[in-house]
Amino acid sequence: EMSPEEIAFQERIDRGEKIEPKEWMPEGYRKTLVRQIGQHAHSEIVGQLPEGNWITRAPTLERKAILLAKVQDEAGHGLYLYSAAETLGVSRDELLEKLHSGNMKYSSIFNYPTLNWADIGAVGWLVDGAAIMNQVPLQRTSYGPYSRAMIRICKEESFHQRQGYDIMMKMAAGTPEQKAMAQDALNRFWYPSLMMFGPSDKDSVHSAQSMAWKIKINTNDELRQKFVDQTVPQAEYLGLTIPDENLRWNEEKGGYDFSEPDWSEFFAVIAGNGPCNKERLGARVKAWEDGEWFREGLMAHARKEDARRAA
Ligand code: FAQ
Repeated sequence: EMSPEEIAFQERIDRGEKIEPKEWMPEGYRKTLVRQIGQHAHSEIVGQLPEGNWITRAPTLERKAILLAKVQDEAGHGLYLYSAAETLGVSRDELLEKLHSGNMKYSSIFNYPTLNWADIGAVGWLVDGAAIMNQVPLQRTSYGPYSRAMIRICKEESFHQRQGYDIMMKMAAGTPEQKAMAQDALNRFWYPSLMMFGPSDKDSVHSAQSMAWKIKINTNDELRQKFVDQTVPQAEYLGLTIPDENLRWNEEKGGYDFSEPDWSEFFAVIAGNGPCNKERLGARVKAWEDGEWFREGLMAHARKEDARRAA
């Protein structure tokens, strides 16, 4: 039941060719990419908020400079990704309107609060760690502009993960109080980080088609497993304990067995009912409204330039 065009398209995907903006693509492929890339862009922009909250309270000038650079990188990632989405015939304004009206998602993780400095370490270590695990394979995604954006973004994400782990090393080797803060941050961010990979494969509605189109390269559970396997030794090196009594090495599968996150919490968070959803979305809507005078000024300037050129 696939049309000749769809068959030819799938053959290109199967050969590993990249699809470029002006080329023919099935409407479902285009829509899936707009959803995923748009959601990814929104995550970068909303993702600035939990860390931005700590720029004014970083413990040293050096830590402040590092955190500032990281949060600025996230703004840049959001912009590359909006540009990649725009090549699919959707405008940035449309995407933002959908975010602000609650019709487009952003990553569940950014609906959790950052309560203290150790949380900034945990975000870099775990959240950026999970982000890289997901994004490294996406460098090979079938859509050219998305794939190229991922290559640049991954280089910066590895710096982000290192800066977070570096904070954790300092805290874990500090006073007993500092070590306890690091442990508490790990306790609170562990399961939300596991949720970043999306629902378990049996509940993932988009995975099968997205993988056939090579928009996604791995299933959600595959990446979650790789993340756990990578992170457990890092926690051990810090002398911290992963908050999971069922965590154990499984020789047969060559990976850790671990507890699933509470999926009812995940579905509540993505439905808008997490601890910080209203605050995060409210901050983005306010930034959009506060910027109205500036957008108007830009448009007025552009109209004047056009009139001058036409004269
Ligand atoms: N949060 O069928 P699936 C970052 C939704 S990294 C919210 O499995 P899919 C860097 C999903 O949209 C974070 N919603 O979906 C940074 C769908 O709902 P829909 C951003 C989620 O797309 C670090 C439904 O559940 N990274 O920002 C989540 O095949 C530190 C069913 O799920 C990316 O976006 C979730 N965690 O797989 C910045 C990576 N998971 O749309 C600042 C690119 C699932 O039908 C600080 N995206 N949903 O209404 C992907 O790889 C995929 O979209 C997945 C989800 C794997 C996230």
